[in-house]
Amino acid sequence: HEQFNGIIPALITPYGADGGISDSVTRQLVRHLISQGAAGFYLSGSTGEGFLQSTEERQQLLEIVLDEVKSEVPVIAHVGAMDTATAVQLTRHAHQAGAAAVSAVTPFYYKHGPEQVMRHYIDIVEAADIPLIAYHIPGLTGSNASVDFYKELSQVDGIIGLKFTSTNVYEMQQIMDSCGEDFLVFNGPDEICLAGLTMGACGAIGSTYNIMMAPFAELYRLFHEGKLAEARTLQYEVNRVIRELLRYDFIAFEREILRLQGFEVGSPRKPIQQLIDAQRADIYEVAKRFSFL
Ligand code: SI3
Repeated sequence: HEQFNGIIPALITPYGADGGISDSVTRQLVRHLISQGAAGFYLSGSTGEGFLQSTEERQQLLEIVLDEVKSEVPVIAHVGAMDTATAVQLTRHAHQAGAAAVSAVTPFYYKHGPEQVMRHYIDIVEAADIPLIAYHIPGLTGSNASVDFYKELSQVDGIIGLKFTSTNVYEMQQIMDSCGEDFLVFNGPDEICLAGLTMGACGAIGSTYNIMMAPFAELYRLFHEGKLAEARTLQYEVNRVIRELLRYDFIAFEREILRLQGFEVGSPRKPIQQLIDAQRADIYEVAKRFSFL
């Protein structure tokens, strides 16, 4: 699975004036990110607002991105859902459409035991012949699956890795150690990208790569050249932006930065924060200060 590495934006989903997915802006954004070093795309995840989209929209977005990207970089379709049936439906579609892999959060809202979560993942992986990357994001799902759970999961045929979105780097390392070298672990929190890579993550999937693709691609390159001090300097620089971003809903902030950069990606879907003029003015100042403009 060598194709899965590098810095992979969890794509912001561009919406048009009618509120639906914008075909043209999606293509524009995807092309731009590839030119800046994107090593793949992760669609309809947390950043992509997958849970605020219909099943048809998630399929539509995947088809647009695959058509634009051709086979230049791998496209990972997030198919996670509260219910197994939707995740299975999206998986079958992703396979037919030609995605490189699917990924799914642990099912959320209801409290399921490990056996039910395992069954959910097995049902997804058995639905189609396409690799599956599990998605650990306890801060949003409330489901904190254990290291032992992931060890068992890694032994299921077709489950090739895990996107690990928690700043507990020790836990990340314990999962890597238990699951073996072939099991891919992607760093989730962009603010510890370098720490995750240092610990052994094969790459990183995250939201701020939509707005800071170039410095993160450079950080990844420096890391692999063993230039750790330079990579760390870059991590510190991007974290100064992330610190500003975290004063807002991250999706609202990133959409505004993209808009200022000429990508008309539209507002996030409610109930995500809708920016007022004073907030836009503040983000404009941040963008100027950090040379986004
Ligand atoms: O599924 C996704 O869209 C992600 O990749 C989520 C990603 O890990 C983000 N995590 C959360 C909790 O939103 C990060 O990219 C995060 O936005 C960033 O590190 C800033 O905190």
